[in-house]
Amino acid sequence: MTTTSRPRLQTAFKAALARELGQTPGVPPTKEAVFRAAAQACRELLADRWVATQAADNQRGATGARRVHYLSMEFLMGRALGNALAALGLDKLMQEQLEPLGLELSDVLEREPDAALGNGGLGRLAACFLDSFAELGLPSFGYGLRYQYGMFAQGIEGGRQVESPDDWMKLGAPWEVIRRERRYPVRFGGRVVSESSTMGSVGGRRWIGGEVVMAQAYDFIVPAHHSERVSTLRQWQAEASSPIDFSAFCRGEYLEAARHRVLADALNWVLYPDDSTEAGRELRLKQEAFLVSASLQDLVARHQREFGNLDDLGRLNAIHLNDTHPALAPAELMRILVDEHAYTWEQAWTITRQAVSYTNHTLMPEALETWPVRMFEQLLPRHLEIIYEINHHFLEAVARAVPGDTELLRRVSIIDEGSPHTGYERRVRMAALSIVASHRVNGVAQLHSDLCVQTIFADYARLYPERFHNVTNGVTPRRWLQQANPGLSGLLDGHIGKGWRKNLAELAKLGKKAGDAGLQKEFLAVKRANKERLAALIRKQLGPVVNPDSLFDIQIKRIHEYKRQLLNILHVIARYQAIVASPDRAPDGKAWVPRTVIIAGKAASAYHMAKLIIQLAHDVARVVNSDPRVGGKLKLVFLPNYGVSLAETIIPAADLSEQISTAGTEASGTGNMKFAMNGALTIGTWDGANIEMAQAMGEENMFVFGLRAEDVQRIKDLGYDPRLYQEENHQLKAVVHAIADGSFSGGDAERYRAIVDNLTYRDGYLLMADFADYVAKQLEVDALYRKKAAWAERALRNVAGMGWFSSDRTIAEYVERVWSAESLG
Ligand code: 26V
Repeated sequence: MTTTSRPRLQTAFKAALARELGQTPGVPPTKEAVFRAAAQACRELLADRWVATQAADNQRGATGARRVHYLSMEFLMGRALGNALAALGLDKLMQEQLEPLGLELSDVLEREPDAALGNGGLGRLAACFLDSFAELGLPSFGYGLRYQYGMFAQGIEGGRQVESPDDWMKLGAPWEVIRRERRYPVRFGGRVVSESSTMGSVGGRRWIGGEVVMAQAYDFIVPAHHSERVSTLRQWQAEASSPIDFSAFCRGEYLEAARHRVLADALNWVLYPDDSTEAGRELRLKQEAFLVSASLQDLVARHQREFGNLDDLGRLNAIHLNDTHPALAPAELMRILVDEHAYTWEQAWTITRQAVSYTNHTLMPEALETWPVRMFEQLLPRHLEIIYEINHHFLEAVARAVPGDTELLRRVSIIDEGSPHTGYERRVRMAALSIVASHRVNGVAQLHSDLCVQTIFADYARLYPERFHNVTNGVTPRRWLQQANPGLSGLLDGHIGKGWRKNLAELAKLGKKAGDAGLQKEFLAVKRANKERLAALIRKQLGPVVNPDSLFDIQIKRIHEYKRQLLNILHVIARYQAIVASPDRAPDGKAWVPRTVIIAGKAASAYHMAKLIIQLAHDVARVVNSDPRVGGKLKLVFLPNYGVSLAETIIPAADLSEQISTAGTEASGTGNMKFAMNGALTIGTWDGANIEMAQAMGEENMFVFGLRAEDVQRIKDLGYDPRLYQEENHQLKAVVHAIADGSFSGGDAERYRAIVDNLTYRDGYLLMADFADYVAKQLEVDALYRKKAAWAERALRNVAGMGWFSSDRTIAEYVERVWSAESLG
């Protein structure tokens, strides 16, 4: 904290509060008003830091340091006030300001709505990265869209998910700084004409007509915690380029008069939910183009201001594609350089490839983006020409490198020519475009990066092996340990000093002390307090009382078949049946270890199977939780409307973290890291970053089960038959049978037929094959949990092993391997 920031915060807060209260002094302020005033006060202090950071970064030319531009359709920021106060070192002062108002800081913090502008892992990772950009002092901009509504708010009615708009800005947006001077036109539609005067086949083209929408910048400032640096999230708002259509207005046609305003506005309405919704939404492609064009115009204008020309743009700027969603960026940059700044194709291409890099976040084939050529023709005709030209050069180079292999050309082409069953509809492959235009491509955990190279990107990796890398994900310890778990943070300070707050690798110091009985007791006390906090939240939200002495077994993430929430539910049913059959003795002859299984997560609105799984969880919970024979030994709870803030309460309270995806399907996972950092043990498959976590903490400290990725592949190749597993495992048979005969659906045998049929005849994610091993591991979990000290020791070893999983380390690796000038070769 600087000496001036205390009085400044006080003054700014008082002034903002007076503004919030308006004309009626004497009326006690609402918590919402206090929150907004506190946010505005922090924003003023952050704005000073922003100016200083920009001034410093503008001097970087001499050092040749590159500025990073992180393009992402999603930033899942969550709440900001707690983080801002901690970063400014002003949390205590704010508490003092609130005392005369009779308010607790925690009450005010809870009034802030989550900025939930993301689906899940990819969006939250982007938010953690912004935090690390600031902390590492990296010259950078995050670029995104200012969605009016987050994804959706999840309600549960009769056990079923219902969606409603998440109107997160309805009480204002106190963090935003509008940048009136950062405003750019973005064109859609129209046509491309030749300008006879200039060169070759691609130059001399001009894109005219269509509609022009203005992109207006709104900045959100993210502070460092150990310096006065900040990073910026610049989010674009679409605005009509002209006010109402006056002649339509005069004719009394008001809807027509406002048509183009509504069309512009619609660009910012929704964040598209997940990959499982039906493809072919034109508005989504428009959003992607809008993000890319506004962001690149902004970058080019800044570079031009700083350096006077664009010759070194590629050397001094990194443009990072967070998945393929902003994959139009290379085409847009080529357009700007060739059409607007008269660079030759070759010059522009060198600049573009120097700048661009791309991260893949999923191997799921349904999530690999492609767009109909037809849609491009209508919306982005000039970009389509440029993509054709990029493809032409690329395929020529491939044909030279591998002569005579037309099948290879067909496979790697940026344009998918289609097949008889797609009616030969031609499509643009966004991953191909991203790879061809990048100097670096990476996956997000070692296994995932290896699988990218061996499977979906094998052809490209053979052509350009030096391009493909791994950068394992990480999470920001500021939010996920310091802010979420003050109890554990204080305990760490006391036992290993405060250095871990700046350098998470220092958590390793805890390893030597994990056997210390005093430390173990303290750890268990902290965990117990966190569990009580979660139990209180469950009681408040849902009613049921859960026992904080029971083992908290938690799975929170998007609902997806590959993540296998269904396997978790099958285990709950198996345990329920076992308890009913033998209430006094678990299979090892000892008393049952009481368990509370907690699940939370949203299903994409069009993803029927995921929604059915949510319903099954509720049906099973109702039956299990109300059966007197269970006697408190097992509870199942589904917490609605999962999001960042809810995660901050849930994660510190977990004993057991469920990371049970089919091996080879979860690219990395980042929740897995947050749990382990907070002293939960993991039950998990050999998948994604679970593998590297196990290696870092020692495999013996994780409950690893199930088939490995290569086994999964082999079994599928041999012809997988889930029925065999049901036939030979009585417990599994009984579980599936209970779902099928309506035991959880009031006798309605139809309700879960889709699930039962899937498990019996298809089971694409091999739940049947992994079931027995999973249930056996869960018994090992119980056995360890009975021995409190041994459990605490393992949990402490988990924490000690997590130092490497800070997003600060991840970003340092990106800087070194992906964004450095050296990576350009
Ligand atoms: C695809 C699409 C397609 C169009 C509609 C909107 C939409 C939204 C998201 C996606 C892909 C999501 C990919 C994703 O979130 N992957 C997750 O990335 C995490 C961070 O790298 C990683 O930890 C998770 O394992 C991975 O599932």
